[in-house]
Amino acid sequence: MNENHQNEIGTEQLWDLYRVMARIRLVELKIEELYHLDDMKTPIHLSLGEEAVAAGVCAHLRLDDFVFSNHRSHAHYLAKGGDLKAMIAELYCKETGCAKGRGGSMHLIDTAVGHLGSSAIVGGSIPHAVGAALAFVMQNKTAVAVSFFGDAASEEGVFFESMSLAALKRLPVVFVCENNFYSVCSHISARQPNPDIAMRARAFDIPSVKVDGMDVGQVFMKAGDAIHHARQGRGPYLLECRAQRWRAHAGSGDPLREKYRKPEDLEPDWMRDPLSELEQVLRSRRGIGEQTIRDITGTLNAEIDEAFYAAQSGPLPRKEDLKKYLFA
Ligand SMILES: Cc1ncc(C[n+]2csc(CCOP(=O)(O)OP(=O)(O)O)c2C)c(N)n1
Ligand SMILES: [Mg+2]
Repeated sequence: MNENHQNEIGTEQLWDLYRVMARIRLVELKIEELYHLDDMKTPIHLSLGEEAVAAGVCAHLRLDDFVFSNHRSHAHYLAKGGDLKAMIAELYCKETGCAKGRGGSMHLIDTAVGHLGSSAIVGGSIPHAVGAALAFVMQNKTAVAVSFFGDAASEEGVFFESMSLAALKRLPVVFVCENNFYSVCSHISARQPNPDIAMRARAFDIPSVKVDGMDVGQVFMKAGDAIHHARQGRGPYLLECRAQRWRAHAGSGDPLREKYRKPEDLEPDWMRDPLSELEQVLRSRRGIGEQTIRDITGTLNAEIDEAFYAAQSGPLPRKEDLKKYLFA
C-alpha cells in the first residue's frame, strides 16, 4: 500500500476497510471450499484478489446511494451492506435468499441498503445506474449511483451510450470499471486496439482516472474524489480500477491451470495481495496487535458459519410457487 495514501487515511477508517475486505475474502473462501459439493446450484464468479475495489468505493456511499453490479457481484453486495444470510441462501437457491432463490449468485439484490441488483448480461446494469441517477436529479436528491462492471463491459455499445447521456444531463453517476484484463479467457490485448479504458471517458468530457485496484488506500482516495464530484452535481466520473482476478473466470478453478494464462505472461500485480498489504500498514501503526486481527477473523468466521448453516437448512421454494416473482 502506498505510503502517501496510508498517511492520509485515519486508522479507524483503515480498520473499517479491513473488516469489509476480510469479510469478502472469508465469505468467498468458504463458498469456494464448499462449492464442489454441488449443493449451491448456481454458477459463481469469485472476486478473490479484487476485494479492495468494492471496499474502497462503497466506503464513501450512503444508505440512499445505489449500487448496480454484474455477474461478479459478491463483493459489491457485501461492501454496500447487503444481508450475508440472504446472499448465502440465494447461492443455495433457497426461498430465504435475497432473490427468493430464483436468481443465484449473479442476481443479488438488497434494496434495503441500496444494492439495486446485479445482472448477468455483460454491461446490462450500466444504463440502470444512469437511469437511477436521472431519477435522483428529478427528485432533487443528493444521492449517487455507482455502476460496477468489468473491462469486457467497456467494449459494449451500451457503455458509450450510457456515458453520453450521463454527460449530457450531468448525472450523479460513478462508473467503476474493474479492469482485471480478462473477458473469460481473452486478454485485453487480444480484444482492444487501445486498452486504455479511462481515456474513453474523455470523448464525453467525463473526468476519469486509472487506479491501482490492489491498493485499497488509493481506491479509497480516488473514489472519494469521484463520488464527491458526482454528489456536488458536477456530473459523472469514471474510475478504471486495475486489479487481479485470482481464480478462474467462473467456478473455483486456478486460472494458471487453464491454458490461457501462463505464469510468464502474468502482470507484476499478480503476486500482490490487497488484504495483506493493508494488514502490513495496520501492523506498522502504533497500538495495533495481532490479537485484533485474530479477533476480527474469529468474529467473521462465526458469522459466516451461521449464514451457511441457515442457508443449508433453509426451505427450498415450493414447487407450486416456482413461477412466482418471475416477470419475463
Ligand atoms: C452481453 C453478454 N455477452 C456475453 C456474455 C458472456 N460473458 C459472461 S461474463 C463475460 C466476461 C465478462 O468480462 P468482464 O466484463 O471483464 O468481467 P470479469 O468477468 O472479468 O469480472 C462474458 C463474455 C454475457 N453474459 N453477456
Ligand atoms: Mg474482466
